[in-house]
Amino acid sequence: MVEWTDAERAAIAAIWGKIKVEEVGPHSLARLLIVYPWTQRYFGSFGNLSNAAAILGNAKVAHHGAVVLGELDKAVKNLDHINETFSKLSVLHSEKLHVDPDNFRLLGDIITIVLAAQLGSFFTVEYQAAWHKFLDVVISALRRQYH
Ligand code: HNI
Repeated sequence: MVEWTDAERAAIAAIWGKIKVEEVGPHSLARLLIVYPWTQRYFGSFGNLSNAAAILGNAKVAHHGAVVLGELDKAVKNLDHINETFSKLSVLHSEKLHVDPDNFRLLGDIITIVLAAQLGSFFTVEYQAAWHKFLDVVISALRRQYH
């Protein structure tokens, strides 16, 4: 069971309050596909992913990026029950989509980079630490069905 300090809870809520899901989500998924091209293999039905411009302009990537990031809202609102919240998603990613779980960390890191660029000085080191812990817990919940 993860313990959260009041400061961590406040930091996660503050960061989440600043995040524009419709901007950060699409941009993060596009960056994942560009920076780590092997992740494209899971998105064969998404059409043209042949270069960075195509990925950045791909409406399916944008839509799915917002879906993925929007899902984190459930974790933010259920900090004490993240494993249960994501148990079905974990089954989906492992048993149906067969996503290599290492990719969860890559996406988490990309989201953090995009956030740091967007939030600037608001994203203090204390905030980053709380956000990193939050993503770690989310990633570990998504990995649970892989064990
Ligand atoms: Ni992921 C579908 C959430 C990481 C590949 N993913 C989803 C859906 C959600 C979701 C929500 C939609 C489920 C549904 O339709 O019932 N994914 C998340 C979250 C993370 C994550 C919260 C991590 C923070 N997914 C990843 C990663 C990959 C990935 C890292 C691959 C590199 N996900 C997929 C694929 C689908 C998917 C592929 C199906 C897409 C489609 O529509 O065909």
